[in-house]
Amino acid sequence: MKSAQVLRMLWYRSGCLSSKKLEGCARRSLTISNASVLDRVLRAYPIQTFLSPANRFAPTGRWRATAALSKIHAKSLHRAPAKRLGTDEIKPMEIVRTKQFHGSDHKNQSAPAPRRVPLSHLKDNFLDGTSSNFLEELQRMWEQDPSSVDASWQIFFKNFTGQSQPSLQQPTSVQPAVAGNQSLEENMRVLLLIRAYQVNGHMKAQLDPLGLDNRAVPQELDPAYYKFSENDMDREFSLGVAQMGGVLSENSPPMTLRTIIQRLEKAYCSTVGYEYMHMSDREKCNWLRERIESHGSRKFSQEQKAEILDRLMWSTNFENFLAQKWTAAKRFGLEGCETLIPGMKELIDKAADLGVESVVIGMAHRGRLNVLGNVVRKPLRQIFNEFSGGIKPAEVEAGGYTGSGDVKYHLGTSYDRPTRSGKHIHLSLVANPSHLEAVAPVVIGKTRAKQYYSQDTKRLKHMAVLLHGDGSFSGQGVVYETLHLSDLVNYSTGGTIHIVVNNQVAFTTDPKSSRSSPYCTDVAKALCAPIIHVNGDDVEAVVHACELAAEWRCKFHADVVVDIVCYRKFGHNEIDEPNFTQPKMYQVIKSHKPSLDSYIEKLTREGEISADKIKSMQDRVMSMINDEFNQSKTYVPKKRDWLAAFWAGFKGPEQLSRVRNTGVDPEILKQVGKKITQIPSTFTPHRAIKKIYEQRAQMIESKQGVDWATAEALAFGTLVVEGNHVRLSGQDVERGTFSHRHAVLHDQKTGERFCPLHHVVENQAQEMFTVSNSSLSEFGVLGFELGYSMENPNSLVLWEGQFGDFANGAQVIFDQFLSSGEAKWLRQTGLTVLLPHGYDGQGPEHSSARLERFLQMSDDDPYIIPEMEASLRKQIQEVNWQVVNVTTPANYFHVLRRQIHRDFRKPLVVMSPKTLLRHQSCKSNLSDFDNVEGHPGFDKQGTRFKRLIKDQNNHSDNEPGIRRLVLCSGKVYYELEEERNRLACTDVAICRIEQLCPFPYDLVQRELKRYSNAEIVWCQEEPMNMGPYQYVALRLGTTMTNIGRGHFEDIKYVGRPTSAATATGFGALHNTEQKGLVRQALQKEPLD
Ligand SMILES: Cc1ncc(C[n+]2csc(CCOP(=O)(O)OP(=O)(O)O)c2C)c(N)n1
Ligand SMILES: [Mg+2]
Repeated sequence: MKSAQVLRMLWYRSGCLSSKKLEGCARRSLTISNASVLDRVLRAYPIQTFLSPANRFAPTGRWRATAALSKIHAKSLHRAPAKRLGTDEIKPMEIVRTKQFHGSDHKNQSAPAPRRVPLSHLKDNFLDGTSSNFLEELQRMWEQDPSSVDASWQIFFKNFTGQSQPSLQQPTSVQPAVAGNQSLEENMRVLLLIRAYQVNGHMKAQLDPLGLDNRAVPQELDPAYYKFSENDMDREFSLGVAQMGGVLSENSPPMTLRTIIQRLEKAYCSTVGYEYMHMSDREKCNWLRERIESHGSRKFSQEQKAEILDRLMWSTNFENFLAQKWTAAKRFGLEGCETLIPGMKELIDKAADLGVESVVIGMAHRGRLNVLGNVVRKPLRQIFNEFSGGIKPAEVEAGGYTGSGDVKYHLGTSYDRPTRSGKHIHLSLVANPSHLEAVAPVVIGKTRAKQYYSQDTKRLKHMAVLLHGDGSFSGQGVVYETLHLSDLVNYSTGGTIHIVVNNQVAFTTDPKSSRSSPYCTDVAKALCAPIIHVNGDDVEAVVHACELAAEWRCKFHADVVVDIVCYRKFGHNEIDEPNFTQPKMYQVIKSHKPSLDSYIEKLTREGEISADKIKSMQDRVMSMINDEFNQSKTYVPKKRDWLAAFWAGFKGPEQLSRVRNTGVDPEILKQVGKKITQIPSTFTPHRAIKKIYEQRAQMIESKQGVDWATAEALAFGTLVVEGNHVRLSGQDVERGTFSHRHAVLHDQKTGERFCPLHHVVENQAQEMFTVSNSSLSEFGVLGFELGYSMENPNSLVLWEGQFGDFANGAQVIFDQFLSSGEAKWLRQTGLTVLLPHGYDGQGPEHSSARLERFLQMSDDDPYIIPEMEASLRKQIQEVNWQVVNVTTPANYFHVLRRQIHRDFRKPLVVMSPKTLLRHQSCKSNLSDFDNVEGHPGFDKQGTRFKRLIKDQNNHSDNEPGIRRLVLCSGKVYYELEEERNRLACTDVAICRIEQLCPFPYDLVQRELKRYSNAEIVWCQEEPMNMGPYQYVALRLGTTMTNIGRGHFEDIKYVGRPTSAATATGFGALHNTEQKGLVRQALQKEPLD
């Protein structure tokens, strides 16, 4: 075997050996290929480290092949002039990055230059002990069984042990040869130069349309850095490397150095810059290399150019038209990034060609109207009509629910759009709040739901596209939280295409003040996603980048980022003055030519399209826009437009929906009860869990003592039997934070998983019931589930917070979507949120789910009692969401089932219990779950959720002897009940308000009337400024006034005093407080 080959192979491998992680991986599979190892080597080490005698291999004496190779290497390196190759020259590649793309140049100026780290000092040196161990291990395995190691290693060991005949031992997979008169060292230097382009070529790419980037070109991209001079330029090099794509591909013909460099410059340093060398997957790298480095990958036909031009005209003229007609309107125009529109259209056409049937789009303000009009195809007349002030649909269709509406650049819409190839693709732009990036997980959740409902298990038909701003992409944490859902089995959508409208400014903030990373897209490197940076002025390059992104997504089902580097023609909005803060940038922008003009010039110059043709195209676009404008004057918005994706047959708040019972046929209950407690005989559950399951089976069998977890499983199981999809997600939900759910069992011998709820119906599709531990994210995961729940009403989608406190990490989703989405965007959701809440002495961080906040956001008027008559009641449809604090397993069962058994959808916030999960008294009889008339759970209306649970002492309709009525909510009830029993107190009644919002005025009124002489007390365990007190007191006061039973001031408060922290951190103090408030609620003396 030639020394060149040997050296190259070891060199390839050395990078792999330098990483302990990879080494472990290699130990297991022994199939790491030359090519991927080469990728790693070059990413990990600077080029010089391989060329410098100062860092040449030092034999450890532990492995003979290593030592032998060191010699070969040293020999070959001796030819290198010491000056260039001395240690002074050694710089890790990453460090050479000086000024980054409009990035942190000031940091580089002020910070001292990073010190060089000689390779021998690097912790992960490829010759460290473990590496030698690895080689020894590999050799040992090869000696035992040659086929147990990769083919390339077989050759290698054969050569080293003298077993090979060179001519026989050269399979095509280890081919690279040294051609012509090139030396081994030169050959390597060429390889290193190529690698430098692949890794750092983007640093030299012409990405900034304004030319202000001022980035230093990395030294590695200079041929002189590798000792090549003009004299070498016309010498030929043979580069073929096994399992490589692009310039280095195996069948690559010999090329002159000049050709090689020209090719690399064109591929990596034009108006597109690629970052993909952070990816560890060889196939993916090669696929990209192939596309990037092959000739003509970006050539467009005349016809394609005309189409690109037409699309750019629409994009540009649309903004110009809005600017002319509504000079003072805020529209967050796309000027400076008009090429986004041709790019997105190409992306969609390409995706459709590759099998995508629908695209869910999420984006913020910038360019939204243009995307709505020109990509999603919302009628321009409608957009223009909205600019002119629009008409509220209610004015058109009297009596219709209009909600509170939203500004035009937040609205969503959907449309079936014909594609270039004659297909149709469904596009939906999701309505979003002002909160940047908050819509990202919502879009992903919606996409996943679409995939579920269309059995798109391969995730080919439905795809998400997210548009970002440069400031928000790097700044908002939810971006990272969303990216990390991308490859999780229950959250993946098969890859999202991210497009960054990188106008190099965020409101008034420069990139150097808004991020610490060189590119705003660096966050995506955590996912190993390829990043394509593109100059936003070069429309063909943008189209190419978007097309490539679509191909990537459809091929690898993974995320990809297109970073369109552009500028913002005006201020943050059109009436903002950018010169206050970015005067220099705007001097350049002022005289900068729009991309449409540059493209027209280019096409004219190239003689591709005649001036006449261009003029006629422009005239056509303008005349159509004008026509739409004329039509907008008489345009009457229809409800259909407003409620574009409203679920067919589902009722809006203005349409009465009957309340239905939610009890289940006893036979079905029994069957489901069996299924959810059955464990296959071949499965070995944990002992404790086996017992829990036996107890659950016993509850069903005896029809008594049904606990919380069993009630929940019965609710899920019966909904599935009825054909509904149930999905529960959140941190550790499979077992349950409090070790109560055990929805997924783990075989103690095999580790296998078993989920009884996957088997409640015959041949049940597994995903029909999904319970999934999530990533440790509240914002991202709740947003995802919200999006998921909005797709189809026939599903119970639940998100559970680990403790209720953590829900505030997802506050934006509660504030901007869940509590107000229907009012703003007329989109319903039945998303159910389970938030563990209750004072049990766990301290300030694990006691409160901040119930008061959910109640404060509830929009039922505290002073107006709505129609409460059962047949006319729309209270629950009109309110923005429901907040409940249920206290019995059966009521929990019914409140979950009620989410589905109604003709509308409404978010549900459940204060879920902790201590009640195992509380001896917190049990229900199975009869509380069934629909049998006469059973104890069956009252006048049937079996259904109880909004209020009256006193359990069989009081009559009139109890004048009761001296106090204690109203409460949640688990404090059980403590009050216990104390009442202890005191044998019979003149105090205790009622539980199970549904706090909307307030059960009718039932509270009934209780007030029943206890006509009673002192009225509100008892809670939360501090006075928290919990339901303030919400309840106002509504209770209104109820009292309404029936002449006193006023708000007559309500007595029993609970903790006001407090900054939710609870004390001292266990003893907690107990004293808790006992104190319970005693006070039942004290003999009247309360002050
Ligand atoms: C979460 C959040 N914080 C702050 C704002 C206020 N704000 C609106 S636009 C903007 C700048 C966004 O910059 P970038 O992401 O680069 O988008 P661009 O406006 O430049 O297109 C800011 C800070 C917001 N809308 N959302
Ligand atoms: Mg920006």
